[in-house]
Amino acid sequence: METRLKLTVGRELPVEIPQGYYMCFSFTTQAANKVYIKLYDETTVYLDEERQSTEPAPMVTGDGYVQGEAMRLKLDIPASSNIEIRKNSWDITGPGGEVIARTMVFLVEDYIDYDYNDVILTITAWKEKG
Ligand SMILES: [Ca+2]
Repeated sequence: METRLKLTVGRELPVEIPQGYYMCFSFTTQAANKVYIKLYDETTVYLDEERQSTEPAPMVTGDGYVQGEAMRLKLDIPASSNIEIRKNSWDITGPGGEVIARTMVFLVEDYIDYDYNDVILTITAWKEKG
């Protein structure tokens, strides 16, 4: 389900990927303003990048086990005071209906043209190995 969030003071939001899952993620931007993005929890920083490009730029990618209990996404776009996030997620379930994998997508708008290309972040995580 798509949710819309206005980023307020603190400029961070929870990321509902369970502890112990393995995740891979990718991030880019194609916009005028410099964006700062950090994906982290109480034990680990997974992504900590600053970038600006109006042309398609190579994705920043990463992967790793989710170490902590409460992952968060911190965004800052210093040139913008009006950051809107569109967030969506999809679960993959096993034979018993339990969640075994999740994909989350975050797209961000920092101006009034509503093209949602200011931050593009995708995270896919799964529970089991072997
Ligand atoms: Ca925009």
